[in-house]
Amino acid sequence: MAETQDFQALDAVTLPARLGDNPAMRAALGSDASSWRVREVGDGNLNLVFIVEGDKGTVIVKQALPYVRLVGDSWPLPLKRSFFEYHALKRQAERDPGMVPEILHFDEAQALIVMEFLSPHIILRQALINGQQLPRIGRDLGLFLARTLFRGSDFSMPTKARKTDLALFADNVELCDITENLVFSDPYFDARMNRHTSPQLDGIVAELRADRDMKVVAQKMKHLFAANAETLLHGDLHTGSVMVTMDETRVIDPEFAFYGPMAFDVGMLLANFWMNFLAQAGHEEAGSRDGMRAYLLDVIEQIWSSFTDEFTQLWRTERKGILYETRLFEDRGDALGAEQALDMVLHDIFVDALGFAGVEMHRRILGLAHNADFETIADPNLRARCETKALKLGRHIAVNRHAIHSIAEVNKLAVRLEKEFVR
Ligand code: SR1
Ligand code: MG
Repeated sequence: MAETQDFQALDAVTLPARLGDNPAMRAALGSDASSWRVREVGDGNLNLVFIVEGDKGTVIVKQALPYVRLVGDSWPLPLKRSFFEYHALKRQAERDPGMVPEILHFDEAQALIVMEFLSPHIILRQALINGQQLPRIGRDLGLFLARTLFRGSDFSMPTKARKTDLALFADNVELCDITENLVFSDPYFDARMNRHTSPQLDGIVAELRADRDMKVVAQKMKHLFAANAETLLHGDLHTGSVMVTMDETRVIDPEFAFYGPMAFDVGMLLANFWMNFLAQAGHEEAGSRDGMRAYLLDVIEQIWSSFTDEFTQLWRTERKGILYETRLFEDRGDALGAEQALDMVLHDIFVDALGFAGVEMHRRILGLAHNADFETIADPNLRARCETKALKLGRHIAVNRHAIHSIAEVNKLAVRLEKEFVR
């Protein structure tokens, strides 16, 4: 795995000289490295991202830094996250072909991945903030969830291959540690790097920190995250990890990949749509976002229904792993037994996804890593009103998750909260 002593961070000036001999780069861009045009465009929390254009084409070069970019070198972070991203991308490409960028080259020592440049794709989060309606995302993301989560689990994989993979990804300790702290614990006490819209949210922040039921749920979800090594997760599946055009959806950035509970990816993704729904009121300068809100609720329903439909299909046709074996059910003429087990599995994913969604909504408003959906609302009073609705929705769905029976129920509550305050 990558050692920091050999590592050198790239920059726009040194990149052509450093990668100019690389056969994959030359094949994609053209062999005259001196004519390559390089821009650093990384706006995420962790890495460098370069767009490199040549006469023949364009590629992305993504390089991990030995620290958290958002915070600086006071927070070291191992380069090996690039290794996990590379291995996760390879598995995702096999499990849901066409949904992740193609890898052209991986250099472990330099913690860099050269990959397909997605164009004219834009980040889904930005599209939703802009009020753009993408027709494919609900279906594509539901399929991606079902295919990657099912095919990386003991429902599908040969047990030896799964256990080997589990051991490989178990070393992604530091990125799990970020999630364990930032998502499940920090929002519920005065952790050092927390921030929130203040003073507007001070009251509700104090309430949440004193909310015993919420703290217990957050720790229950952390327990599941840490102990339920069910499948290979993307690990950071929010709308900033998806790139879109009107007719394509791609999932990027799986550096947080590890074996965890299926419901984690599902809940994280849904939470980011609910947050965007509740942030729309902060983006109405150019006109009402009623149409956008209706669209978002529809997408949320589509993600869940396309996830469950595809999961059901895979359950019936690809269940070859060690769990709920067909020799106990279908092969004994008990197809109904397999369907009963499927209902139970999907029900558990639904309930847990609501728990994960609730804490994700809290941490994006109270923790270190906020999201642009709320952050780009300039008026702090308006921002705080939107954020308050999301904090309430998050608390309700996490604490009451066992009593909620459908996505439509959560959507209804989101609509009620959205209408609760004057703008
Ligand atoms: C210190 S990293 C903060 C956040 O950025 C990543 O995208 C993950 O969501 C992480 O929690
Ligand atoms: Mg990321």
